[in-house]
Amino acid sequence: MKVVHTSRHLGHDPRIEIESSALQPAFEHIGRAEAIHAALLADPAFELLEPEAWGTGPIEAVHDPGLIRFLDDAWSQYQRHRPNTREVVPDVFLRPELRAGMDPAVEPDAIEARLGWWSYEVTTPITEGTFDAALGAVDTALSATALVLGGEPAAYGLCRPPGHHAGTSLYGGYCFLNNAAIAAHHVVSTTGGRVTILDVDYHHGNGTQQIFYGRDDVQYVSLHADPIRAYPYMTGFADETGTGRGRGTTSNLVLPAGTDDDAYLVALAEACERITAFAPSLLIVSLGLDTFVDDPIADLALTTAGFERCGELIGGLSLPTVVLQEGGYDVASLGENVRRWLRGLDSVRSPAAPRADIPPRAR
Ligand code: OKP
Ligand code: ZN
Repeated sequence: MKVVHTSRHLGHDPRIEIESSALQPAFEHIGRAEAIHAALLADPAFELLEPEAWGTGPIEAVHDPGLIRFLDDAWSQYQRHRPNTREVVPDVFLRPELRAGMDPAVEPDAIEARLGWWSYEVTTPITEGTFDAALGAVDTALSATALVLGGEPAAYGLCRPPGHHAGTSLYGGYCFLNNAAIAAHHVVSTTGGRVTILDVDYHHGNGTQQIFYGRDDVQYVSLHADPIRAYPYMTGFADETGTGRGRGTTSNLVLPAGTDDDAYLVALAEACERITAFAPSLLIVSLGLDTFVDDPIADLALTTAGFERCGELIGGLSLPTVVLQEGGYDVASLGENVRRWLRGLDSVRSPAAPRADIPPRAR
């Protein structure tokens, strides 16, 4: 399987984050992508490639141009405000209640206010190279997608930073630009096909859901820890199913603490049925390995062998498949978990899968 990877992720280098009311070593750090890269490099079943440069056009088709502008200059604006700050984090947020009964706010000029205008939480520091790393992750996602549109049955994009918490006009949850959403919209707009995003990260992908909530050309199916106990707490409930034209195109399958391989695979089979019913021309998997039994910020109980079975089940859909990296924080096992998941996917597909379900324009 072809793997797209770039060292540009090294620019996003947070060492600390505020999490669970404490200043902690960052969970989302460069060592994660390095571990995955090393594991795939050591296995001859994988061929590593650099991404192409896609520019900001495909990003602007999904995100507010104001968010992109903000990410482009937030770090330098903060340095003028407080020189030598390593991790830039908001400390004030706009809740609508702040201006209840008044005119709505407009984007402020002060960097402190801009941080809290574009973000919704405090665990997502901006460092000097964050914007370039986020652009590199989008290039990685689009390049992996181009490989699949070009006839590869599957490809993997080693995206870092991850993307599924980033919304149209919102960053947070370690995410700045929504790699999977940008790739999905690119497929729809260039091929006219329908796309499913299957999100198997431990956390609900609130950003991906929000971006496509009113659309019927992209289906969002997510398996995640019940938001009644797990981040992002505010979205991801089973009764959120889409709106307007998008009615029925969002599926949230919520999982109890301690869910093991067998129970997870039952839920994943249900997700596969919903995907089959939607009949997409291409599948994008938001792959989080934070469902792992030893993940430090999660409470499910999947094993490395279970990840291989998950990959096999999804490979059985026989859809052209783009796999994009999201979370996973047990760095000691992360590389092997990704490797086994991808080998599971690959094991059930023929080298030349039928291409009839991709519209001719995409070939
Ligand atoms: C990103 B991805 C809970 C704080 C959670 C942020 C988690 C972001 C997860 N007390 N911190 O979906 O893996
Ligand atoms: Zn996650």
